[in-house]
Amino acid sequence: MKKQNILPDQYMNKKKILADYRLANLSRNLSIIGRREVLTGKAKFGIFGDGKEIVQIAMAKQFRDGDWRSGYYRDQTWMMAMGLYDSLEFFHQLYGNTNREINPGSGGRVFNNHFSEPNVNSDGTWRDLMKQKNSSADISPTAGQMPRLLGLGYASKLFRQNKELHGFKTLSNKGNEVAFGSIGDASTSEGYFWETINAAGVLQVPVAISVYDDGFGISVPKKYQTTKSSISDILKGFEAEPDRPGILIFKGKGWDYPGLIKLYEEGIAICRRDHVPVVFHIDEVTQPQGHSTSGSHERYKSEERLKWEIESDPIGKMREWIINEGIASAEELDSLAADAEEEARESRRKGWEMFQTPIKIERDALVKIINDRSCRCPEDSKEASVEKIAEDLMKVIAPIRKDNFMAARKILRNICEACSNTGNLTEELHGWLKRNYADASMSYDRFLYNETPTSVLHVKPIAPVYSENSPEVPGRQILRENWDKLFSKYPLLVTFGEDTGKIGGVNQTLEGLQKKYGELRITDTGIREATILGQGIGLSLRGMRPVAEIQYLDYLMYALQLLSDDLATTHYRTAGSMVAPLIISTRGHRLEGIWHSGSPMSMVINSVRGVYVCAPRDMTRAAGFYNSLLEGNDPAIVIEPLNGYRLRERMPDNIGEFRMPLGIPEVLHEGSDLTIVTYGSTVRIAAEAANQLELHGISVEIIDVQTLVPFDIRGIILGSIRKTNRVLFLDEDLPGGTTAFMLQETLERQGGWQYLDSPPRTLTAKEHRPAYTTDGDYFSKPNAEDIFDAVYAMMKESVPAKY
Ligand SMILES: Cc1ncc(C[n+]2csc(CCOP(=O)(O)OP(=O)(O)O)c2C)c(N)n1
Ligand SMILES: [Mg+2]
Repeated sequence: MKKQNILPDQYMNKKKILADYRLANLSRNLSIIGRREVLTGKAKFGIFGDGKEIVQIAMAKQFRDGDWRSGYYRDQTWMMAMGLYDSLEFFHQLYGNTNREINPGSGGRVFNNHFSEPNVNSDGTWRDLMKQKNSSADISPTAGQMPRLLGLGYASKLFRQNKELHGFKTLSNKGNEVAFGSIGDASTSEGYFWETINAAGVLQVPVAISVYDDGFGISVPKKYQTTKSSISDILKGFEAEPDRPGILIFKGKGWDYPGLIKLYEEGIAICRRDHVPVVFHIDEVTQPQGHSTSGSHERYKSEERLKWEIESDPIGKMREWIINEGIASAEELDSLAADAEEEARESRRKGWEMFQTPIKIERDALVKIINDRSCRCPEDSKEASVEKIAEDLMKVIAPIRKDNFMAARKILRNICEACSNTGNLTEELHGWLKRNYADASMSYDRFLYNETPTSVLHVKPIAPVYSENSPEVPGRQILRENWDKLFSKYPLLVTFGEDTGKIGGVNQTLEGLQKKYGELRITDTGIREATILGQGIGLSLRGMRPVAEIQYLDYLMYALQLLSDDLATTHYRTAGSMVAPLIISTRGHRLEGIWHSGSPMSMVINSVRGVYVCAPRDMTRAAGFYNSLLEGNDPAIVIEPLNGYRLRERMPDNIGEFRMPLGIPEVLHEGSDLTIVTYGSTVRIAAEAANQLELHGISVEIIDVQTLVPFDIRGIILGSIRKTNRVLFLDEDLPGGTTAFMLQETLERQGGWQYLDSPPRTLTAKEHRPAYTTDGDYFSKPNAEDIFDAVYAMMKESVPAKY
């Protein structure tokens, strides 16, 4: 009989086992040295994967090209085992090196051990995702990686079950890809974890979630985190039974090298073959250095626990196993461990040098400008300060760019006015600042949005075309016909959400389309906004074109954290190397009651910069935005006006083809006395007010801004203010909300203040939520009479004799 702790033949290879042992040691040394680098002040913060080495090596063996990872900050060994990361990059991350060539995962924008792999090339074109191992980009909020994982797995299901997608060979091999996830034991307390498990069980998608159970979430032990202190015990109700699909649960020990290899081989094979979600509960995991560099674990772990952690160290246990099995001697292992330590040290040295060199070059160029100056003013002048600032800068042992810039800007203030050569010095300093600010801006500001030719801002607009016979139809039909065209045009397009499938949406904008295009493309989901969003994020990372339906704008709040932390930062936090072109379709503004008529647009625009925000006034505009967005590669949210589905609009002849440009407001009603700047449902009300005002001799120009982000990129509103010299910003958001944003954009950024003859005004909804009934709406939100009165008052104040 074979011994239990013997590996299957293909893994029983001395060379490979010793390579694993060396990798585990290398990773551990990186964790140890990394912590030291923070404690000695060279790096700001560090979080490491010590204690989790062996489980990750075992898992990585099952990870194939085309598979996806959605993990968290403990995964350094896994990333190295897959060949996606090395010891030098470890230090580039730790120091926050902004060179994208050598620190490609984030360009220094996120904490260390937050990983990613590009899904697009630098020109914005898609990479061959089947020729690489893929990692979505990690985020710090605990369990935030879970909803996205669902989407990464869901893509495999669509690629397998929808035969029309079998030809997309750079995106999938008929759905055989597994989405691997990792999470800490404490983070399973989060709602996202449970929502994801439930949705994965319902959808039957190939996600493989490993829970690294080290018994703690920072200082808080399992008994405060998990019922019965066991995640696998309490997940039992989700387990598959004969004829009742569910999830599969596997249990392993964090130190058990042969056991873990066998466990993952078995679990991943089933997951890949049958598309069953699997959970690996990996218990007895240690955390030798505690949670992070922000504290020490001696404060909260008992002596007994600390002792147990030393005894159960996975590398020590692997060593014992290798020796017991006679695979290698203690001397051989010592030599490998020493070699790994040496690599870690050498990478530290090199990484630090690579971090410091460009900063010192930048500093030296600055100091040279000071030293080479020809002016020498009297000692009691400001000159002394210039000298001192430069000297102090040279004394900084480990300079960062902040030191250089602070010095340069202070020197600039202190250049002696009397000096005849001041001109030169000032100019040179300005030159230095300009050059290096441009570089810093590249490092820290760019890539919030797609800057490549695939940006939706480069999509050529096409106007809707009408003929004499163009029929007037309810707005919802415009969307329905438009979606019909889009589903036939884009095979990768899918939409999913609550009531989206069978009935075609609560407003029936997809009526009959599920029947026509199938359940895989127009799909009902559970009531779970966060994972609907995550489903969309994951699909979009894998090259599909998802439209995630959030039934009402008011319920976007359930998904807002993820929208803000994950989707909105994807492009920025990967320094432009990943795109997630997810379209979120929702509807809001005016209808009935507190939770069905919100217009919390400032909440949206202020938390999702990085995602375009379209606020169409009618369904023709909404359709035009969808049409443009599907031609580009950017994430966006489209908020359809809730009260517009039944209102009649003319059906364009080129339905499915016309494209609305983003960032271009439309002047709807020309006027000369005052400009009203608005969007969405209030456009119609402003038009009503404009007609009433005309009867009283006031000529109002109405501008529909159309998209809040981007906002009026051509300065169309400024043009109007130059003409009318008066402006009213109008919407249904809170006082000080989006109207304040539009005011800032228009008057401050565009410089509109110079052309005003009257103080600018805002008119918004009340501070409270909109009350129920038509009267509730009338007294909660701005109406035509409110607009009339506000405009009239502005005109009267301006020309009292006339009004
Ligand atoms: C939403 C959120 N809350 C709190 C934190 C702070 N935090 C970071 S890690 C952590 C503990 C996570 O513990 P666990 O999931 O067990 O992972 P481990 O660090 O033990 O591997 C906490 C509370 C966070 N990052 N995100
Ligand atoms: Mg933990």
